[in-house]
Amino acid sequence: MNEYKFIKDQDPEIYATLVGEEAREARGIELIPSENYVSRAVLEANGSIFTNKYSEGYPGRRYYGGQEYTDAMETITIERAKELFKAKYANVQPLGGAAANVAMYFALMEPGDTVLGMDLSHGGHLTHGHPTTSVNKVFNFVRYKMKDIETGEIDYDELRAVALKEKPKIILAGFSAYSRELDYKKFVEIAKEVGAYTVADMAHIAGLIAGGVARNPFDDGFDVITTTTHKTLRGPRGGMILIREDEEIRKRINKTVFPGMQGGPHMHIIAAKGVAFGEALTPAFKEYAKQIIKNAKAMESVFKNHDIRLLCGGTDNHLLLADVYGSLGITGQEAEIVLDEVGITLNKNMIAGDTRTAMDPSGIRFGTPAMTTRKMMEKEATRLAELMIMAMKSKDDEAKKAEIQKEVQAICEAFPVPEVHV
Ligand code: DSN
Repeated sequence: MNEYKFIKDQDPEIYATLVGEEAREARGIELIPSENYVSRAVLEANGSIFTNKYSEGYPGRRYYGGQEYTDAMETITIERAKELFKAKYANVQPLGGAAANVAMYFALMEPGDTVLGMDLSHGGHLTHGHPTTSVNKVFNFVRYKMKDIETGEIDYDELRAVALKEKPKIILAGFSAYSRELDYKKFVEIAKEVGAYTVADMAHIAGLIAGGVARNPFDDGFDVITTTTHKTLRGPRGGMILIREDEEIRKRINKTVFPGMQGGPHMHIIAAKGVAFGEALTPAFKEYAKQIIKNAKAMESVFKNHDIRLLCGGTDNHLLLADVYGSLGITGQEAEIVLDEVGITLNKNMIAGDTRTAMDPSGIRFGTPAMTTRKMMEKEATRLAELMIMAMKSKDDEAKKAEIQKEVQAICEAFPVPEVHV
């Protein structure tokens, strides 16, 4: 438990929200696949003295004086990022995943150019050009989809046909709600045919790649990777852009991040990224990444045994998408609320071919990065999946829900959020 000793006296209102959130995170189980629990070391860097410093520019080339320690710290963070992902260059300044993607688009394209990315309804992400986003006003976004939503196989023939017709500048791989490994080699082959850059948005699976349990798109020749740092990678809330080897791309990315899109980088966050990357370079992190997938597979088995339809037929990574409306007659929104009541947090989610709305879709999305940080193993993953299904089947049974909530709380008490991750 944090002390918050200064906030407590100075600002009781904010203090109340901090201790409330800390207690909420401890007593329930977090199954939102994009969330995690950082170590106290990452939190310390996140809340550190570096928040005071303006450091526009890059190490060795800043617009303000007094950069002795910021330069050293950002350089360490960059070197760790490069080592983790086998990148020749890294820009650790993007404020988040969306900021990283926007900078990447402007660095690699001119207004009006085309991006070929995964359809949002098939697992892509808002920042991959959803009509409601600003980048959609500047660039032209075209789509590929899955060939078969029961296996998750991407329709690479369609991807190639669209690429040949639309001549995209960027072919984008990556997702926020897709549970299979991608065939990066095929993306690279197609991109070569049409002269496009290959970019992977690996925000969800960065920790799995760093831990060696998911393929690194750079091994198959991708040009650029964008990512957040706070999901499976278990760092602070932020973004990053990695470049496999191209010096010209490095120059363009760096210029676009600053001064193109951002002002002073958040140096305290960069310090926390450095600490998190240090953790991700340890053998303990490799074990963690392996266990994330084992736990997801354990949950997959339970859902399958209960004949609940899983999109893509299951998972290769940390997340699962279940068609709860089709299988249990409960909507995604109802499921989210019932599960919250019993202490399990996850997302409602649209599923491919959904006939319902984004605010009340047919599916739920859940995953194992945070529970695995609490050292829960297959036994707990299995039981939590059973409890989830029980709760969804008992949405109007208050007594049953109270019983389930008690068991969830007991599991959480047996697996407290750890302060140290290495
Ligand atoms: N909001 C993130 C997620 O939950 O997947 C993606 O940016």
